[in-house]
Amino acid sequence: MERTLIIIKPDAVQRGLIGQIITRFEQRGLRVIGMKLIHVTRELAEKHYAVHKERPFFAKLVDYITSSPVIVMALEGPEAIKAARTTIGSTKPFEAAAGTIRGDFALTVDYNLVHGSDSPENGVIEVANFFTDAELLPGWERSTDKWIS
Ligand code: DAT
Ligand code: MG
Repeated sequence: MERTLIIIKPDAVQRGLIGQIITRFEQRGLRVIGMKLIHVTRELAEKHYAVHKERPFFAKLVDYITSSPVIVMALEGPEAIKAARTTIGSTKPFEAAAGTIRGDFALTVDYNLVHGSDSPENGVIEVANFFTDAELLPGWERSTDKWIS
């Protein structure tokens, strides 16, 4: 069982795409174990994107993710990391396959709508950065689980 942090970024919230994006993950079979609307602080943004600190686009990335509210979700499932990332599509939306979130709704890397963790280790770390234990319901029983995994 893996865990991934999904962020429905400011552009997606502003464009009214929250529902359609959640639907993609939900119909894939990933289980929501935490979800909330927050305004990311600069401190949290810098922690979340710390691996990109030296990249030229770091400041822009922090400005973008803190510019407006986001939805953060913790999802759980077998192979949740790869499943979520294939549903999201390539980092550069103009290269993303049709049928992915970025391939269907986005054009440029500056406004690519969604974040998904890139490894099982980072999934655990990132979920813990955004959620307290009390905000998570890991492993709750879903009546459809036996038909999904
Ligand atoms: P992903 O969001 O697909 O995991 P990433 O972790 O490599 O991509 O980068 C994090 C974010 O940084 C990405 O969603 C958009 C931005 N970014 C990445 N590469 C970029 C680039 N070459 N120019 C501008 N922004 C970039
Ligand atoms: Mg990444």
